[in-house]
Amino acid sequence: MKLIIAIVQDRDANKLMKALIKENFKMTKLASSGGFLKSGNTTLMIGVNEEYVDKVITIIGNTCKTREETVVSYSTTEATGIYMPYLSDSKVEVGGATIFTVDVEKYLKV
Ligand code: 2BA
Repeated sequence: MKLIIAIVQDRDANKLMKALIKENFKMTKLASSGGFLKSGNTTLMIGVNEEYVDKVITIIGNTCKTREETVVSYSTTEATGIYMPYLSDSKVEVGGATIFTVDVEKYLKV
């Protein structure tokens, strides 16, 4: 068995979960945040038999879109000392999904 850990953009998460459920895959959804953009994303943990890994990756690839996002920076204004977010000029491309597959040693329900 394999555990697929897929980090996707929030905007694609519901559509992806619907597509996976339609094919009878089981999953757990975690609310997460990217370390770089510090904005919310969604992590799905999907446990599958090894022969289904490629099918799940295909569904993820067909559902999740690459988008360009503006980097939000933070600075403290001298006058107020308040920590303020501001939009910078730099953009990054956020991938449709970042996917890890991990070997599962045991899969138990007790
Ligand atoms: P974030 O860490 O918020 O990164 C968002 C996007 O910012 C990344 O898109 C990448 O284009 C850019 N980026 C990330 N770190 C950077 C850096 N040090 N310098 C310049 N640009 C940087 P993706 O690569 O598609 O990643 C999307 C999300 O997937 C990430 O959100 C993070 O939550 C996760 N992720 C990506 N690679 C990972 C890894 N090796 N381990 C764990 N999580 C990862």
